[in-house]
Amino acid sequence: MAPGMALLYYPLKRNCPRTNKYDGESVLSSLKQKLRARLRWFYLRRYYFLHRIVRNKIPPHNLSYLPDGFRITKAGKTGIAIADSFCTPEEAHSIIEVAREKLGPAGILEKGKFIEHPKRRCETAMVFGPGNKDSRLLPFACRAAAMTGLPYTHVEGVYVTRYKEGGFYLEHIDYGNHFKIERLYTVLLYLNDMTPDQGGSTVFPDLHIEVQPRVGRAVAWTNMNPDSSAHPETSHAAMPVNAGGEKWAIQFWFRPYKMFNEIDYVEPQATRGVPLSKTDKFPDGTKYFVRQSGNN
Ligand SMILES: O=C(O)CCC(=O)C(=O)O
Repeated sequence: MAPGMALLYYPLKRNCPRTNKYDGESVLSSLKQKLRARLRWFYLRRYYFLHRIVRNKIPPHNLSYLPDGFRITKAGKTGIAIADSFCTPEEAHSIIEVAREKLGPAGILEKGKFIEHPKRRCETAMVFGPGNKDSRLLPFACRAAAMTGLPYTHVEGVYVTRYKEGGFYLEHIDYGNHFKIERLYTVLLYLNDMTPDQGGSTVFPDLHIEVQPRVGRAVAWTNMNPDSSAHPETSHAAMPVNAGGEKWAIQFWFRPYKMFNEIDYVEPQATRGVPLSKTDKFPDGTKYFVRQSGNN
């Protein structure tokens, strides 16, 4: 063997089973392993250097945005997830105030255009999305993204909707094979409490589930698979709001692809942790811990 070949062969030989014969298969698999390891470092380093150059583009930290008590529960096998404490009542109130001045009649898509329609009676305003990145809404977009597993940059739009007395939205699905409504996920967040007498619940007739609006409660479901096959069973309706009631909600629609680039941040997004106090509430299976001397 030429000296150069010996150098190339030596590190591979250590991984080969001991045999006098040349074993082509194990040499090849060892080569593949090495190549994969090199590629892995290459990819890691690529993002490391890129991040050092484009420093300001740090994505939001979901953890620092989660309110206390945020908890996602799946509703049986319906495929619907419900999160209580998605936001605090104060946050919900502040978003209502952001939207109040912007509200206009809501429409539905027909022949490529959004038009007012007897199927839907409510008012709506876009408060976050491509072209309108209001940083006050960013924590909401991040939490909604956490429910879907998609990045917040996939959000098509965040709409605040108000149903006054008599308002409703008849049964419908949130997607269609038109680019304007290609919605993989819907996350619906209620911004105020409603009693059963006041109506306004969201119903999924095929899945036998009715959700009563509660401030800070979010409902998430898929409308389609990433390959565009449908989930028609998630067709749903907003029940009429009865006398004396008013309903405020936010819709987050997520696309299977990115809708805008990450937002640049100038403010730090995480606060430092404060040690647990005995009076804090914490989940089962975690407990208050204090380091003893000699105990790491
Ligand atoms: O407000 C609701 O309960 C449902 C809203 C809805 O169905 C929609 O906007 O697509």
